[in-house]
Amino acid sequence: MNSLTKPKIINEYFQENGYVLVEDVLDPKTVLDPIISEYEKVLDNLCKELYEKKEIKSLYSDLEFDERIIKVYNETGKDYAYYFDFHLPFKNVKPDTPFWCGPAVFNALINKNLLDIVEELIGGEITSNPVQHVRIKPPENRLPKDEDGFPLIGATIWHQDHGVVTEDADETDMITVWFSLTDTPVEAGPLKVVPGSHKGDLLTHCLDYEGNGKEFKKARQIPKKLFQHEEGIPLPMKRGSAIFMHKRTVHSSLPNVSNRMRWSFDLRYNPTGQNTGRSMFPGFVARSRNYPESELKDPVLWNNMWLECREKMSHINQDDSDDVKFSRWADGHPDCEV
Ligand SMILES: O=C(O)CCC(=O)C(=O)O
Ligand SMILES: [Fe+2]
Repeated sequence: MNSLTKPKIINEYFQENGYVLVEDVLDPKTVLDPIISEYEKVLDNLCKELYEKKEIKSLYSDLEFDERIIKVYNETGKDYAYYFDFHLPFKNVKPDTPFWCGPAVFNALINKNLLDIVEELIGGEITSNPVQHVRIKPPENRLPKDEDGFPLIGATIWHQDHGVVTEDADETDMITVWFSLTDTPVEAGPLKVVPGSHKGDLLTHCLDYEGNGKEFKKARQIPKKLFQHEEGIPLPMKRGSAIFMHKRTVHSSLPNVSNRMRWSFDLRYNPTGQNTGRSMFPGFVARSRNYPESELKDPVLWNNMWLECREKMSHINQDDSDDVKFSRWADGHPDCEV
């Protein structure tokens, strides 16, 4: 859907289809390029750390971001995605577990154009929900494989974002915002959505479900027999565009079979006061028409919230302990029988 500039049209399209793609939301020069520069420094830090630990043979400082990260992943055979993410793992967080909540990332979270569209969809009291990720996906043929033969970082299995939050958020009007720092043509592995699927229920998400055929991968996913998967459509897009998606829209992403990096952010927002469904992690008021003084404007405070969260997490959910639950799913549902 191109050039949906009129707010009313955006909202109508979203209500009908469960997603809407809007062009020219984020300015590449002032919003996206600074994020890329920030991540170049994060990668530089990672290389220094790995070099000191003798896990890589060189700092590879002469390489551009894409080639440098591919080198690191291949030489270590490991995926350092968590190092770049503005999020934390659910288990085994240590006092020094790395994450990245930098100012350029924060600026994207509170971007005016982006929040204007979010406001159109959920109103003017907007909380930035802490379910949020950066996904840096090199071309699959340049990555090492995991024990099952899948590329270390690959396509995303079928799911609904409602399925990744706890039951306390069942009444929350959470929406997902997905955008890419680079152009994402079909071959680079864009998001794939099933239009209209948000009108159905929350579907069962099964752990390591083998009935999805060649799309099987070890991760919690919706069996394809439960929805009209053949109606799924890929949403290739240019950098600067953004997708706004309903929490029940069934989606996945395609593999990156291009020769370029596929590098996206996925953010969530919900009306302030509603449960985020990930209560251990910090949300913040991104916009408030009624109480503008409650808006968080300072990226340092945001980073501090995650530092505090990391400290708390380092005392819980260690090894086999399950003090705070992050998943709503129990195993053994009949839908999950192959
Ligand atoms: O980008 C991806 O691979 C998956 C993103 C996703 O599932 C989301 O944005 O909710
Ligand atoms: Fe998702």
